[in-house]
Amino acid sequence: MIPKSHPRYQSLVLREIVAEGVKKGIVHITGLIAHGRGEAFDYLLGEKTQPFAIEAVKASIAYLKKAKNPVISVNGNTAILAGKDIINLARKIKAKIEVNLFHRSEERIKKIIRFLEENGGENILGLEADARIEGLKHDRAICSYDGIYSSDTVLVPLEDGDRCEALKKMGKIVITIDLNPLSRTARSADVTIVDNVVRAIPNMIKYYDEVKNPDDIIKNWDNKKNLRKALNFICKRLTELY
Ligand code: PTJ
Repeated sequence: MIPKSHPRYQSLVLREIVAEGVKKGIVHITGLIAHGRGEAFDYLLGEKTQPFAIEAVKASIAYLKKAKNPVISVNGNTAILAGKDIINLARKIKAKIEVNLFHRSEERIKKIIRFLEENGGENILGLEADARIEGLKHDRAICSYDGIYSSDTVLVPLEDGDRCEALKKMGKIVITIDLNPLSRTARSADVTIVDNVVRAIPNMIKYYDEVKNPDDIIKNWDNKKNLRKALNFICKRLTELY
């Protein structure tokens, strides 16, 4: 039991959730490493949603409101940390959910689908394996034809850089959530929400109805500029801490 008074309570709770996810066979063992990298960046961001993340949330909503066939891609870490919120978001934006794994195994996909169903999810894609993300080798290219393959806009939290670039080459609008503003995924997506997935998804639900002018937001959106704001924030915070 982690005492609530512990100064790092929230962060320790998330660690426990991810570790539990490994035990349940939902999170891949390397998901622990990915989480640790995320934690380090979250520390630098003050473990709070910063204004540039809210701007990116609004841009992501603008793109999702314009999408004809949006899909949310869910991996092990995202499922365990934000599964319930993803289901609520998918319902709100009328998006399909596809379990799509970097370290693909049918057994883990089944477990994640079951976990999402236990949390209220329906018609979750992922087991079809009837299409491939073009330009990628190995099993990480496998996807669902009715899901990621035929989507026009994909939300891919905690995505691998190669796959993000491949999705872009297929002509999709790619929205990601990544605490690391320097990652290849962060730099190649159309919208990068530099924030923890546990805060970003609830914020997407919270701000959804506020976005009434998607065309204007998209016209003025500059992802690189927003990433620079995130980096500037980290640099400034580091120089001001002591
Ligand atoms: O379940 P699988 O098989 O699909 O595997 C999922 C992981 C995450 C293990 C896999 O995609 C992977 O190895 O990812 P990477 O390449 O380590 O990238 C993960 C990115 O997400 C890194 O840039 C981290 O900083 C970031 N990240 C980690 N935890 C969070 C996060 N971003 C937002 N919220 C988090 N909680």
